[in-house]
Amino acid sequence: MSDIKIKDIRTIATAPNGVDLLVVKVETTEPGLYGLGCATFTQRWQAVKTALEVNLKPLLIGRNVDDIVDLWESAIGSSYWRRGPVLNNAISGVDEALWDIKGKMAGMPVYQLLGGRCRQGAAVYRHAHGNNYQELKQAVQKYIAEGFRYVRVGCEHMEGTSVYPIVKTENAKDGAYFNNYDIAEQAGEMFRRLKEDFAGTDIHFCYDIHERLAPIEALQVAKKLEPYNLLFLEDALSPENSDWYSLIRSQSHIPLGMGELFTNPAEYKKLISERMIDYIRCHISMIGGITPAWKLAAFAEYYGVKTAWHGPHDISPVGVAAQLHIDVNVPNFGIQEFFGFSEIEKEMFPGCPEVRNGYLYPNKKPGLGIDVDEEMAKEYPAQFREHSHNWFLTRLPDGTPVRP
Ligand code: GCO
Ligand code: MG
Repeated sequence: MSDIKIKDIRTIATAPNGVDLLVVKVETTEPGLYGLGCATFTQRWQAVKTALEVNLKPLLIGRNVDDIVDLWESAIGSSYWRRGPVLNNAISGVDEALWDIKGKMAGMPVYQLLGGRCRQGAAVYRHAHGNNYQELKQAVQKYIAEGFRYVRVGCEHMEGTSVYPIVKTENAKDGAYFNNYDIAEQAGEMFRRLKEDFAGTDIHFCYDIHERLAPIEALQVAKKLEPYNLLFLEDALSPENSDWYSLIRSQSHIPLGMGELFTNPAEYKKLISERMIDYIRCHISMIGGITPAWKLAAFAEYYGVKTAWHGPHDISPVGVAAQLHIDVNVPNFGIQEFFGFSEIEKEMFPGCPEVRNGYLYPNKKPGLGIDVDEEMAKEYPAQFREHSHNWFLTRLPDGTPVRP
């Protein structure tokens, strides 16, 4: 037991790629000893910052840095009404920073504290998108040339498929309109051509439905894509409809990944214990950090379910490092989504994990192994961005709002 205490908790809100990120710095009474954590909820980063500064900071300052689990439980219980993406991200920022601090105190990377590595690096998948099939194919070829073997694919319009015109109502409101009827056909044609073009190549694809279809439509997509040996079909159903997974499971052998929108690991209980999915896909800071994520991974392990943590553009390199320490540690690691780092991010966050031949490697420095150049972060300030008029406001042709 040390007598090192939390001295200050600060937030760094930065947007190196035009996407707002929130990083938390926990400073201690030990000179020079601090930790970093990711608290990025890009659409509501100001709310997370407020929860940290106004609510969590007074609760945690002066507390011993040793007892991560106790601090996590005290923080989650402190508002009586617990969880939700705002509070979970605030707690995650502190939780990951405390693991970083513990690693620095022990002189070990966080994966060592968790029990060491089952693998040296984590296989990652990248995103390839095209407005048409040719663009998509080129994007996939580029990733193959860079050494990647897993790619999530998407195509705006597949030539040769029926595209039903979107007939809107009078006075239709703004929004990202989509036609739910042509998705199965378009995705089927996309994978048919990918299979043809990449036959004999060690390349594996996944496909994200993004929770927006009705259960029976999602089943139609699952059945259509069954012949193409997907790595997994992602978020086929919305969290609200997750009981319908039993239908998809009983009708199709397509592997299923679920949970990017989950904010409470308990939402997985039924899906995992009734063996309805193959991959857990939640966002580590959205469930509260390393502490709950590692437990969730262990729970999934008992049921033969693997990890595929959410790793989109709206996660800081600190968050990528945190998930990677779990990736290399847990026996039931599946795959890691990876958006890549820009040159600006690599400079702003010294110690960014490195990708080689399709694997992402943590470095061997103590803690999470990553730092932040705060002066540089200030040059790319986070800002208020209007998120409501892009694809977050998805609508069916008649204007019905559909949650993405
Ligand atoms: C994914 C996602 C993301 C999210 C984004 C929302 O699978 O990576 O669906 O692209 O849409 O994180 O902010
Ligand atoms: Mg997704």
